[in-house]
Amino acid sequence: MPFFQAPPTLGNQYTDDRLLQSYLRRVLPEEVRRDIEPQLVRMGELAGGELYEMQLADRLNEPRLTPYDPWGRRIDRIELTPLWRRAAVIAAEEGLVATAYEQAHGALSRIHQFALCYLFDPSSDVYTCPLAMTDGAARTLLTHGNRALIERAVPRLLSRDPRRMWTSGQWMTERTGGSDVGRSETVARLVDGQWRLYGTKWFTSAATSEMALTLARPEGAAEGSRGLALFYLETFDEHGQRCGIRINRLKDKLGTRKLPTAELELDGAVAVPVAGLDHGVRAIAPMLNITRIWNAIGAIGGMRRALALAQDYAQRRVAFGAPLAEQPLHQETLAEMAADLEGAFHLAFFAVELLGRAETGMAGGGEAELLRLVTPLSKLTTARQAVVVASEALECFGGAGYVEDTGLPRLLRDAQVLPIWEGTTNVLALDALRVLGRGEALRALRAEVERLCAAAQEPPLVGVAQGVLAGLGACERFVATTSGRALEAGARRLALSLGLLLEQALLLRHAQWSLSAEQDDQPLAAVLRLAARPLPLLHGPREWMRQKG
Ligand code: MFK
Repeated sequence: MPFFQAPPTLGNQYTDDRLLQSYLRRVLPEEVRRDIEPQLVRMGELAGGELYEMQLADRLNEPRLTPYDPWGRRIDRIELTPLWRRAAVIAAEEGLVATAYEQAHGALSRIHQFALCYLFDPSSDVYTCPLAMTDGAARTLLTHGNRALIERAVPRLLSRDPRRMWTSGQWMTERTGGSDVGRSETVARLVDGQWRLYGTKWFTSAATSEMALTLARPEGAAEGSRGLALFYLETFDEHGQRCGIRINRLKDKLGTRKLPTAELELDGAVAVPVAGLDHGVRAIAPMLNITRIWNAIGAIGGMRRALALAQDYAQRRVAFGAPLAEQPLHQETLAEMAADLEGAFHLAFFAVELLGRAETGMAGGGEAELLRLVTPLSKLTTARQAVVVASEALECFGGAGYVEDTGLPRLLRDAQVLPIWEGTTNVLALDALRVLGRGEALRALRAEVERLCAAAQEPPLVGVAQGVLAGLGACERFVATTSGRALEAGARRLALSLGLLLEQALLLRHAQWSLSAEQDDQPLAAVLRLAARPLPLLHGPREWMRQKG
């Protein structure tokens, strides 16, 4: 009989997910959990069933740009893949953005929303990208209180009707750079009482969105980000034609291949200032902070998918006389991946919890500054873990993980964008430094970590707690005693240390609860693995060599 390998399969992605269910049991009151669970089961079924099957079947199909109609008229039409069209309907009907604003469960609605998104993301071919920007745009418009724009756009961004729901773009990146946004060259001109934008946007994700928030420099305004203004624009006129916007081409990217990312030309697009005519970067920051939390959710969604496939395959694949799942070294590999996922999961959802509290006026002392710090920490830490776990997952499949039509290489390609967009690791590490410079955030972090560590009762968890507090102390000393270029050089090591320490603290608290409430020792095993890993050296080798003389 010929030998065939059995492909991995997925079950219901909610009912199969011990980690998500256990977390929700701890953080949600029973009646809230019972209320939202049927929807989570439905989303888990879609993610492991219909959407996953569509994803595999439609692997090679990609969005297509048609610049002209047969008669030479410029149309710049982008055709989306079937899965994206289906995802748009699901996103509206399931309220993947709206849930957070309807606040049926107050501050906990963010947990509800992001639990859904965590399930949806890995089967959505990154449709979570436009949803992240839509959420960010709604928050930004609401923050600035521009009534006319709020009334026009927010009900559409939050609609549960797929025919009515809009998504938003976040057009920031220009040829001058994606990190140093202050160098943006797009100009805003006041023409007959209307602002019109002229310039090139170099990376515009989800170029099919009905609106966008973007930055442009009003003519004559100052250099740098201070002279930029935040603008709102609609991308189609009432006849469905693009107005003052040309799509030059779609990007040919390593991953996120189903996501139409365009280079586009603004040639007189009508736009409306959202919040005055300066300090545009500061004005768009609410959007950045929301999309960075979505990024962390995308990271854990991707890690969960990689692990689910690898775990399933390990049951089926027999080598050297036994299924991989029974072989100690393979078990060890899967357990290390699971530990990464558990730590990253709790860090991402901690950011979500803080966001929910801040938005509903429930944030207590120091929590606003803590959210400001945890946002870049969770984004940068989970994104890097997502790449490591995706890479490891491919290796778990041997050669099959390297073969395109298994659908597996996509896991790694789609993970690789996570540390890049929405601010690279270095940009976010510097952002964390910006916040740490104000002092309050580090004090709030210490208070939180001490509270989490105080939950430890089992001796191994007490040991983890001691290690976390010692690590945090080292970070605090580094911040207090380092300055200038040395502090900047250490920013990534510092931010990753803080992110990983916070993961351990959050996971140890959950592990203690899980032992008592569920008699489950898997979170304990996971946190022991994380605690056994070395943290990045705060002083890099160059620093150490210099001190050594
Ligand atoms: C499932 C996945 C979903 C994710 C989907 C995402 C799709 C996204 C597609 C994209 O990638 S869109 C492009 C994303 N681009 C970025 O994230 C930009 C990365 N670069 C930075 O973040 C730079 O740090 C930054 C542009 C902010 C530097 O700007 P500046 O103006 O050179 O720095 P400055 O002067 O420190 O900041 C200006 C003001 O903004 C300051 O406030 P003040 O004016 O009051 O002093 C800062 O404090 C404030 N600010 C900067 N970042 C902030 C912030 N405030 C709050 N939160 C932040 N994150």
